[in-house]
Amino acid sequence: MIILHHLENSQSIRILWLLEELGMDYGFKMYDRDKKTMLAPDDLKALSPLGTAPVLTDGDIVLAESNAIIDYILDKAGPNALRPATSDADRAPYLFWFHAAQGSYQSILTMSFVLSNTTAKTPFLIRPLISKVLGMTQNLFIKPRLKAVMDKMEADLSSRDFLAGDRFTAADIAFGYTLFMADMRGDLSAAYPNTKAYLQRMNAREGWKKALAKDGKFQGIPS
Ligand SMILES: N[C@@H](CCC(=O)N[C@@H](CS)C(=O)NCC(=O)O)C(=O)O
Repeated sequence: MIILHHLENSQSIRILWLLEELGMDYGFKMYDRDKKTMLAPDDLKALSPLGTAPVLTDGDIVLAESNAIIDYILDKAGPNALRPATSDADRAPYLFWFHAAQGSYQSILTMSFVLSNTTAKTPFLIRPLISKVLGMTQNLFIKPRLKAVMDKMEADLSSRDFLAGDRFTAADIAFGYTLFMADMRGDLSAAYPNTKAYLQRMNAREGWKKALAKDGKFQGIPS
């Protein structure tokens, strides 16, 4: 049986969401973050090839990386509506949004989060200098890239209900967590009404509610 090794307040909530949407049988092991470092605990780090969550085990197979795990689970589930077939008109937008979630948004959002934390934790005397340099990085590199993705999403959602088309897919799961984070950080301004409405549709999904209930303490990334 597949077992999800799930870290509290983490990207691993995507996998829980996927499993609940599919109604699959799965094992579940919850891990708490280290209270001091907020990193994954040693037993999860020992299991994961990357030292990060999520991790999926299936017999001898140990798999990390959210999107790899999503594809692995979808392969196991067989043909289903969550991954448009190659002949489906929704396939290309599906591939774009599924990969943009990790390739172009989550990684840069995490970098932004780390830079903000670095500034906040810098010794007082050099903080103005560090803040200026890291602020430049945010303005020149991070913000324009995040904005480009958000602008594209806002435009796409003006003509469809979900990222790949009018039906919910795994691209919405891959991006959903990331978007909830962006929203919690206040990154989704009034300039994104279609995206805000989309988030409400996602929040209302039974699969998401079941995932939250199973997790029991999801609050977003700790700062
Ligand atoms: N790209 C990876 C990112 C994994 C990742 O950074 N996970 C974070 C949780 S959001 C983690 O395990 N943090 C704890 C740690 O690094 O010890 C994925 O999607 O699986």
